[in-house]
Amino acid sequence: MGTVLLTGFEPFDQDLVNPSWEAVRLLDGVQLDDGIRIVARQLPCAFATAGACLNQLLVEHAPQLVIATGLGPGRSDISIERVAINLNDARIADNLGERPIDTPVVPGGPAAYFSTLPVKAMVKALREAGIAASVSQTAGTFVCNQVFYSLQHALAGSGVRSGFIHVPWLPEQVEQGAPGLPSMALATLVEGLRVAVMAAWCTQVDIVETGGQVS
Ligand code: PCA
Repeated sequence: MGTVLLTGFEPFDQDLVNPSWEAVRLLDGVQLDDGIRIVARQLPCAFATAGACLNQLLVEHAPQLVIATGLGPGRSDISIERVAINLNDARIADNLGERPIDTPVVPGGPAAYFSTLPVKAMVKALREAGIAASVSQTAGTFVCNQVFYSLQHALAGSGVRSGFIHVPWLPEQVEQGAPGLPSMALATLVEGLRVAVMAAWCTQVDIVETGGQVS
């Protein structure tokens, strides 16, 4: 029996909910087709505590696959992140009031880590399921990128594959504050993450298909 660890974040900034957590928590305990069980846990949205919390989950659950998720405010689709960078540069304060500017995630660590998930195959599987998705070339420089980098750093060379997915706001979040901005229904997010996990689990070698941008 394999364990897939999914994480979502607590709410941050002005939001009262975080769709990443709302979606992954509905997948906690779900048994997927070929002997995989999902464990979903919440991470704090704080530079000081998120990495330690993630490392503890890695030790506790010894997962075979890890996908961290977070809200990408303004994103219009399920964004499979390709790269984590060794840089914190917070435009807003985190939930402990911290706002690091131009600090490394891991002092002396490599400039970046690539996702070890089959990002193209995951996008393809999502699109085939009728769910909007794309490869994203940046996970930003806030707590999500910090967690993504910490995750890749912790698992580098371990053979355990891992990566990060950003999800859009929920419709009710944009209807209140900013009508017209993109959003995705919770049921679509949950199904999308399930499809993405299955694709990641089943695909050992990524497909070659364009997923880049001109600039
Ligand atoms: N999104 C933020 C941090 C927590 C979350 O869900 C980010 O993109 O960094």
